Amino acid sequence: MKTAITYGTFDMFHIGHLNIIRRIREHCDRLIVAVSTDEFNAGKGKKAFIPFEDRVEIVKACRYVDKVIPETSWEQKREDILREKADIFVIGDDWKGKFDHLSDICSVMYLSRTPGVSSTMLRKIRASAPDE
Ligand code: C2G
Repeated sequence: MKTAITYGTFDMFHIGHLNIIRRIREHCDRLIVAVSTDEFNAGKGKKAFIPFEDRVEIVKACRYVDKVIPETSWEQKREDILREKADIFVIGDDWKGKFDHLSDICSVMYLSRTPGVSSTMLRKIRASAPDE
């Protein structure tokens, strides 16, 4: 039983989010996703459009996801990996190299991002869209 863990905001859930979750699931039997809380995002200088509770429900509903936990700090990854007995930490290659320090307790994998789509872009489109 191989467990993978990944982290993210998953705001305005889009094909880039689905692609990476689906691809991670090809490397494991169990996938845990840590979703950034609104407070943690504020620390990242990010303001998600979709509230944390809804982002959690949407990720939970994804067929490739077995468990969702909150991401409340940068430092929790090591503790999460040990608690969940995760074998692989996986994240998009926009973070390449940033989490190599976790390689003493699990494999660290960076997967290529899906080009042409981002939550930021979708938020901008939504902001400029006329109210329906
Ligand atoms: N992603 C992707 N392709 C995109 C957009 C995002 O593969 N077009 C991936 C990212 O690389 C990341 C995941 O989807 O692995 C979630 O992306 P974000 O919600 O933007 O997450 P981020 O804000 O980068 O938070 O502690 C780590 C942070 O919580 C990551």
